[in-house]
Formats: sequence, C-alpha cells, structure tokens
Amino acid sequence: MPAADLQTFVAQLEQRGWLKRIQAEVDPILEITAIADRVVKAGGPALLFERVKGSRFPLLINTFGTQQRMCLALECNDFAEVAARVKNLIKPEMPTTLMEKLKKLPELAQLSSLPPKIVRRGICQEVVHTADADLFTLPALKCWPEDGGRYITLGAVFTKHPETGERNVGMYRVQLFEPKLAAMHWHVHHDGARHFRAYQTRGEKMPLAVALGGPALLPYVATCPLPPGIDECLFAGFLQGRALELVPCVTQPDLEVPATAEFVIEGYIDPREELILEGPFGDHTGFYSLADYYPRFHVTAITHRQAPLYPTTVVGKPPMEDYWLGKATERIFLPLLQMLVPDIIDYALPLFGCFHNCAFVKIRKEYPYQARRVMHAIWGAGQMALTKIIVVVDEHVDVHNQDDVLFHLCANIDPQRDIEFVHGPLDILDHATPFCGTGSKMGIDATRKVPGEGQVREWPQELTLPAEVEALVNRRWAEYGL
Ligand SMILES: Cc1cc2nc3c(=O)[nH]c(=O)nc-3n(C[C@H](O)[C@H](O)[C@H](O)COP(=O)(O)O)c2cc1C
Ligand SMILES: [Mn+2]
Repeated sequence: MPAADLQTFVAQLEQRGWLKRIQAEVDPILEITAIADRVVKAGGPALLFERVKGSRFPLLINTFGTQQRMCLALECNDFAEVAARVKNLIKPEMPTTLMEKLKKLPELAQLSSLPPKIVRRGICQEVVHTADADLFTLPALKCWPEDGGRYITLGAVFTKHPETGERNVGMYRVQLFEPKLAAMHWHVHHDGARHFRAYQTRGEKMPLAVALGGPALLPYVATCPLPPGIDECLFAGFLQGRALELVPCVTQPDLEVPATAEFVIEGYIDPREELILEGPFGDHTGFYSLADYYPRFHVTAITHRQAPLYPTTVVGKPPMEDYWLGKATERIFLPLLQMLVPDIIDYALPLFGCFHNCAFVKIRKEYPYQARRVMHAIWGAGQMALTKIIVVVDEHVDVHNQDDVLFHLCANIDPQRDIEFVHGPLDILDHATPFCGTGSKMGIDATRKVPGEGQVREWPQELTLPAEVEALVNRRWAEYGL
C-alpha cells in the first residue's frame, strides 16, 4: 500500500537515495525557489530543508519531481498500470459463469471497503492551536519576486456541498495575509468554487480545511480532474487499495480531514464578506497570474502532528514538480476520456503547453470530419474543455513525439480549411485571453484528408520502407561496415 503518511513516504524516498537533507539555513523568500527550480529541471532528488529561516518546521519540496517518485507515491511500476485499474472500474467485464462470479467476489468486497472511514483520533491533531494559531509560523514560500505575498502551494482543500453533503478535495493555493487571514484561490470552474456559490446562495458561512501531508497520494488526488460530485477521498481509497482515514476537525466539526496529515488549517469563509485582492503569483504558465478578487479564509485552528514536516512546491516555467502530477493524470485519466470520446486512441499534453495550452490527440479516422467531432467533444469534456489548442493526428503518429506531431501538422493541413476556431471557457491562468477565463480555442485537423472534407485531389502515401527490407538491413548491418 502507498505510504499512509508523509513521513513514511519520506523514509521510503530516503531508503532509495531519492531524498536529500539540507542543513544549511535557507530563506523561504525566493531562495528555495531558485534551488528547487535547478534541482527539478535536472531531474534531481526530493529536498528536505531542515532549517528554514523564520520557522521551526522543516520544509519538503520536489517530492513528486520525477516519474519514479510519482510512481512510488501511487505504488505502481508505471502509470499505465493504474490506468488499467481505472478502466476495469468503469468498464467492468460481466462475469458469465459461476466460477467467474466467485472470482469477482473479493474484488467487489474490496470496492465496498474503499469509501473514507471516519476515525476518532488522528496524529494530525497531536498539537492544536486555536486562539494562538498563526499562519506565519509556517515556512510558507514567496516563490517569485512579484508575488503578492507568501503562499501555501501544496494544500489539499476540503469542502462539502451545503445541501448534498458531497465532499470535495482540490489543490488550490492559499495566500497568507494575517496570522488568521488568508485568501482561497479556487478557479470559477473548479469544485471548491461551485461549493462556495452554493453557500453564497444560502447566505451561510462555509467551513473549510486545508490539509498538508497525509497519505502519499493525497496531493495527487487533490489535483485530479474528477467529475463534480465524485469524492476525491473515495478515489484515493481506490488508488491505495484501502479506505482513507479521516478525523473530524477540531473547530469545524462538519468537516473531516486526513488523520495522518502533517498540518491542518481549519477555518471558514463568510460569503457575505467582501473579497480580497489575491496575487499576483508566478504560475504554471511561466508568467505571473494577475491579481484578482477571491474569498477571505478565516483561520479558526492550526493543528499538527508532533514534529511535522511542511510540504510545498514551486510552479513556474516547465518542467516543474507539477509536470509529474499532470503526467500521472494524463495517463491515468485516458480511460475516462475515452469513455466520453471513444474515438481517442491516445493523447499527450506536451510539456511546453503547460497542461491547458495544447493537446495532441490520436484517432483512427473512419469518416470525414471525425477530427472535428473529436475536438468539439474534448471542448465539452470536464477540465479538458479548457484546452486552448487541439491537434488531431492519425493512428500511425506518435503523440508523445513532438517532432512527429509537428511534421504531420505542417505537412497535412490546408490552413484555411483545416483549422477550427470556437469560443468558450478557458483556463483562468491563461493571460492571452481577452477576458479572464474566456476566449477562443483552436483545433487543427492534421489527419490525412478523405473524400467529403474538401480535398479534390488524390492524397499521397507517406514514405515508409517495407518491413522485410528493414529486417534484411538489420541482419546485414555488420557487413556494410558502417
Ligand atoms: C501545484 C498546483 C497548484 C494548483 N493551484 C490551483 C489554484 O490555486 N486554484 C485552482 O483552482 N486550481 C489549482 N490547481 C489545479 C487544481 O488542483 C485541479 O484542477 C483540480 O482538479 C481541481 O479539483 P476540483 O475539480 O475538485 O476542483 C493547482 C494544481 C497544482 C498541481
Ligand atoms: Mn472535485
């Protein structure tokens, strides 16, 4: 089972030589960014800074910064293994014979044990601060020079819908303003914001809690683009093969948080209050996201385990640590995307596209304008709907090879005919849209054109050599003396 708490995960990393402890005192204002940026881009280890200026808590960064470490957090050999389990979950094969039915029983029993389990005590509450709670005791980073302040960047934000009680866990950054005041930066398209609107309509205070640490895979599930209404804790239970243990908050008793978290920040938002100017913040896009108004998060308690670690991350020009969280999602959510858009054989979110700017999509084209249908379906599919540029290619193109995609893109399009423009919601972080969160998107049909798509000439064949000839040359290679 993946590590049930962060310190166990740190021990696993350390055993494998994938973590480095740093004793030199470092400044959470910019210095840690500069170190982490170099180490992530070099594919280096997780970093545990034992002495952070101005705080008594050690700081952990770059925990997920390689495929290996991401796989360890999910306890898999590769992401495809997890994708196969997801596929099996959403498309179970119906047993027909009695023997097959019996074989399914343990699997079914396992599924029923996956919803989160509420327990009475948790290490996350070994130490409780209420009146004396102070956000500035945390070694929160100021990541980039023009950032509006210091930020909690790897928090899992727990909320519940006021009517249905459905739980949501989303990773949203938190800007610190005062010892007990912060801002909650959830994008309008995300589930936390949807819950907030429900409290706003009712004119009621909204309880919320931010968990740091906990099960090794918690930060990952908090970033997962699960459909609204699906509890990320249930998904975490499914991924780790065991129910997540949650404890009721100390000051927000309607909310539960992971029992094994390092820190939990409890509090509320009052939707009747004025919003607060949040940002700017050096973002995933490699640019600052502009300052804007977000809800005020009032802290009622900070709880933590004895000797906690403070986990964080820095986002910026890719690749950063979050690239690997995104890569896991790209792979693990392929079966879900295929359920919505069955034409898709594979897809890739290339590094330069920073998740939402660009998707390469591979289809087996069977009829005219199929690529257009696929684009429009993606523009209606969950968080993939925010994709700014979609390039659709044929089955033989390797979507994980940028050159192969660009080769076919350049060769196969008549720009006037093969580019589709639409308008719609876009990522809040996209600074090029005329308005925040809305603008135009582009689909490029880079597939071979078939009758019915306006190509009035014959379409030529692409160059390849026969397999027998390639095999012959392989066999004789040594003879050529090359
Ligand atoms: C490091 C990191 C920071 C993020 N920060 C934010 C953020 O500040 N606000 C936001 O709305 N989404 C942010 N996201 C993206 C969301 O976590 C992600 O879209 C998630 O699926 C949202 O969950 P939800 O659909 O339950 O709302 C961040 C993702 C990562 C990896
Ligand atoms: Mn959600």
